[in-house]
Parts: sequence; C-alpha cells; structure tokens
Amino acid sequence: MSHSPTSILVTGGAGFIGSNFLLRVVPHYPDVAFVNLDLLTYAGNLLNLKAIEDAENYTFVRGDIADGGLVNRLYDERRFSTVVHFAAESHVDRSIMDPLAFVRTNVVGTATLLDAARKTWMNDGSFGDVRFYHVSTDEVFGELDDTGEFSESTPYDPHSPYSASKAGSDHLVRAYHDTYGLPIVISNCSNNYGPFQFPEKLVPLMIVKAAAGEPLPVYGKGANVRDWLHVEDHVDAIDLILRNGRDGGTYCVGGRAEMKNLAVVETICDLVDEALEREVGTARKQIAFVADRPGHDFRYAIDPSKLESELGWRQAHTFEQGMRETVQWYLSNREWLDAVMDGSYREYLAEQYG
Ligand code: NAD
Ligand code: TDX
Repeated sequence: MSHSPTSILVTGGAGFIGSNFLLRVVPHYPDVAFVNLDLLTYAGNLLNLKAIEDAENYTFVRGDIADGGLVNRLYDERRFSTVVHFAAESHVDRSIMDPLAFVRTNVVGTATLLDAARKTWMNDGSFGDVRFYHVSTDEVFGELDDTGEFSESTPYDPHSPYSASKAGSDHLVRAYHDTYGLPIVISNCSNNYGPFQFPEKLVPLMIVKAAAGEPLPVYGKGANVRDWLHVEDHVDAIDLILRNGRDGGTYCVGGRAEMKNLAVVETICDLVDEALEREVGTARKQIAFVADRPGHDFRYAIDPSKLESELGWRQAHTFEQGMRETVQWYLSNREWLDAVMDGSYREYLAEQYG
C-alpha cells in the first residue's frame, strides 16, 4: 500500500542524514510542506541546510523531541500526514560515556513522537493515509563473526547503550503498530558516509586528521568490519520506502561494501595524499593503534535484497567513487568544518584522545 505525504515532520533534520534527506526532498516535492524539528545539539548544524533555508515549503523549529508539550502542539497545528524520524544521539563512544542521554532522546523522545501521532492521527477509531517512518540502524542486530549477513528476520541483540536505545525505540514503534494500528515503517541501515557528517565518526575524523598531519586513532587492530553506504543512497532508500514500503514493514539498507576499519583508513590516507599532492604513503605513517572500544561489535553486514526485489532500490555510488568524492568534499569545505569543530568538539576530542 503506497503513502502520499502532504505535510511532513522531519526530526533531526539538521544532522548528517536528516540534512541530506531535506536537501533532496524539499526541492523535489514543492507541494509538500516540511517542518524540521531539531534541538541543535553538538551534532546539528543549520549550515547544512543553507541551500533550502528560504524555500517556501520548509520551516525550521528548534526544540526537543522529548518535550511533549511542544510535540503535541506541533502535531495539532500542522496536521502532519507523515513523520520521518531521524533525531537521535548517534555516536557509540558518547553512549559509553553518557548512556542516559541516549535513553532520553532515543527512547523517551521516540515514545513522545509516537504518542502524539496516536492521539492526533486517530480519527473515529481509524487512521487515514498517515505514516510514521522510523530511521534505525543495523547495530540493533548485534554483531556477526566472519560469515553471514543481517536481514529483516535477524533477532535483536544490541550491545552498546546506543544500539540498546535504538532497539528500544524500534520495539516501541512496532508496539504502536501492533497495539493501536499506527501506520509505521522502519529501516535499519549500515554505516553511512558522505557530506555533512560530524567529524567524530570514523570517516570524517580520519580525513580531517590525515590532512592535518595528526595521529589517526584506529581502535584495537583495525580488524572490525563495517558495511559502508553513501548517505545519498540511504536518503534515496528512505524516500522510496516512505512512499512505497508496506505498512508495518521493516527494510534492511546496506551497501554490500564490507571493509575492515584499517582498510577504510588506509584508503582515506591515500586519497588525502593524492588530493593534497603529497607522496602517497605519507598519511599511512600517521596511523596509531589505540585501546579498543569497550564491547566493540566485530562485524556488521546487511543483506538488502528485500529492498532491492520489493521496491527496486539500487545504490548509485561505488565505495571507491563515493569515498573519493567525500574526501574532496571535506577538503574543500573548510569553512563548514571550522564551524562545526567548536569548543565542545575540541573538549570531547581531548577527553577521548588526550
Ligand atoms: P546525527 O548525530 O548527525 O544527527 C542527529 C540530529 O538529531 C542532530 O541534528 C541533533 O541536533 C538532533 N537531535 C538530537 N537530540 C535531539 C532531541 N532530543 N530533539 C530534537 N533533535 C535532536 O545523526 P545521523 O548520523 O544523521 O543519524 C540520523 C539517524 O539515523 C539516527 O536515528 C541514527 O540512529 C540513524 N542511523 C545513522 C547511521 C549512520 O551511519 N550515521 C546509520 C544507520 C542509522
Ligand atoms: O576514532 C575512531 N577509530 C576507530 O577505529 C572511531 C571514531 C571509530 N573507529 C572504529 C569503530 C567502528 O568499528 O571505526 C568503526 C566505525 O566507527 P563509527 O564511525 O563511530 O561508527 P559505528 O560505531 O560503526 O556506528 C555508526 O554506524 C551505525 C554510526 O555512528 C551509528 O549512528 C550508526 O547507527
């Protein structure tokens, strides 16, 4: 059953994936009204949205998804047909240092949005053409050893406070569907890379540090494996699932691009050397193996075949080309980098790496 959005609440639209989503859909659907609700934590940045900030079909509201008064008022006033829920605390290392912040935003915040949807959208005992889209992660499935892939039927087995809080939010979304009949879809995606990612995550952190000649902190032996997907391919999948995914359905999204962390870092090193016209091999000398992340999941890999066969999704970026463009983007957007690397970021880095 397809869904035709008329008015969309996007949460966390100033973050990495949310801003890439808005940059694509706001110009693409001029007849759809978009409200971006974002608290602007350290990870949210309105600079990401410069290209659409004056669009007639776009409004920004600064606020907390766990603030029931604000959320209920927005639903009442704006009569959303649709929620696309990105807002979250998203960094695993931070969740180890401050787990309760993750429970608050990821669990309580999601529950607040769901409950407002239930109350506003239920009319004479039924829901019309409305949809709550929950953006989630492959980390809810736990970790794999050397073989196998996660799919829609993989049991949940989260290990970090981040992934446990995301698993909790997924369960709540499904509970609102099963208990109240709230129309929902969920997608669980692998690691994203691309423009506008806060430089605490592996890819932008390594690009920035490689270019600056600083040590590149690789956890453990760099043997952990992640499955990489360009953020624009994720955003494409979200738009497709939002409109054409089955009610109550779950979709796994991944890039079929599994790599050991060390190989990702070495690729970035060589691309940075090339771009800065240095001798290739220079940045690799900066690699520094550091203490492992506690509870570090060994391997993630996604089988996206349901999304491919049911909805015809195909990724447009290869890892090689996507990473080359991403390195170029960070090296040529110094102004953006300087703006996001504010005091709190430096403090955090100092805390993490001394
Ligand atoms: P991000 O950290 O870059 O952005 C999160 C955004 O949410 C920020 O703009 C922040 O200001 C906002 N936010 C945080 N707490 C809030 C609150 N209480 N109220 C309102 N806004 C709040 O995250 P991201 O990487 O863009 O991830 C977006 C979503 O996608 C998350 O739900 C994450 O779990 C999921 N996801 C991310 C990846 C990835 O590789 N980055 C992969 C799969 C799934
Ligand atoms: O400095 C580092 N050194 C390092 O070796 C950092 C920041 C990371 N790593 C390792 C840890 C992981 O194995 O690189 C891998 C990727 O790390 P992150 O970029 O922190 O991502 P990850 O922990 O895999 O989680 C990401 O993908 C799933 C996102 O942050 C989540 O929001 C998403 O749900």
